[in-house]
Amino acid sequence: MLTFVTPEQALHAPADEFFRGQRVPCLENPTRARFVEDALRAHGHALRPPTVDSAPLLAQVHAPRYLDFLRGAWDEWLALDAANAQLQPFPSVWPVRTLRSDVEPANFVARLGLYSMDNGSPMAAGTWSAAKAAADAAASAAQALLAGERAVFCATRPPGHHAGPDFMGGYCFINNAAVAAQALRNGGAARVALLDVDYHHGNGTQAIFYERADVLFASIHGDPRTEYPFYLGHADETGAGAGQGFNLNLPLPAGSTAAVWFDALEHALARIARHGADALVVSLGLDTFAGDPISTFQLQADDFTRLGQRLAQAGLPTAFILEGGYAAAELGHNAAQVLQGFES
Ligand code: Q9C
Ligand code: ZN
Repeated sequence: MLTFVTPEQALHAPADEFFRGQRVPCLENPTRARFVEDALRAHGHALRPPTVDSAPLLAQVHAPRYLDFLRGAWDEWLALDAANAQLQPFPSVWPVRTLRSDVEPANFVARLGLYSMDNGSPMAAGTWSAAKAAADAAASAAQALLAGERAVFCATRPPGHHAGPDFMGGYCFINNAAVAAQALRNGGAARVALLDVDYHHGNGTQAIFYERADVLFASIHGDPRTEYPFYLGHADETGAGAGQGFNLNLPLPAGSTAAVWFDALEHALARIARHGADALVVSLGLDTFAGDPISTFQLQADDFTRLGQRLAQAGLPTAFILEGGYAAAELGHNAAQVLQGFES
């Protein structure tokens, strides 16, 4: 399968994240992409750099002031103190209910909070370069599908599905799946389906398309009552305005088995078939794997082959975008299983 990879991914390498009050090494790290690249190369897939500049698409799915902040954030951080090069910026204050988000504060950390949903999206010197390259890959994947390719995989990081119109979150900065879906729309696909199979609800993607009928969003994920992102992803979120009926959330209890998960997949694919989509974008999180360190679903490596097979049966031009998956050593094998199942 044609696969896009980005050397810039290695430049997004923050050291630590917070976990239960402690600083721990970042789970979303460059080794993830390396394991995927190595496995795909071993399976004979063609690894290519992106060919499309996603800049015009970014402006269609994200707010200009958020993009401006993200692009300049590291330089602003350094401008505060040259010693910050060895440190990591984290937000410490957020404009929750009753506070204003329309006025941008001048203070850097206050703006970091304004544009973040959590303190779980650490930044580093190369975050913008890596995130932009991943978005370029998503745009390139869309272009390849529009040119007649059957399926494309983006073996990229950072992931994107928690990033909303004007905020980062959950290791995500730019919503790559949204970029791919918008690029497909711009290129002539009248209807696009976006299927999110990451363990965590794709709150950012849902938010971007919530009032649109042209891009159907369907997601299978851990119940937000107990799982991140906690504040979105319930079954009663069905879309709004013109998008009413074009959002499908299938939350499953923590610990769900593969059997339960594949029943939900049938439900999602039935809705996608009814949408009459011209193309499919898959937010491919592999953190549904039983061995994932922060997730609780019970899928095994063979289940990813079955996922690939089932998605191929949907019969749509398909762009796979890598999202989560933190059992890094198994990530390459699990990704390769999806591609193998799809092409079998
Ligand atoms: N320190 C994706 O899978 N943070 N994001 C976990 C552990 C939330 C996951 C906290 C998980 C975000 C793309
Ligand atoms: Zn996830």
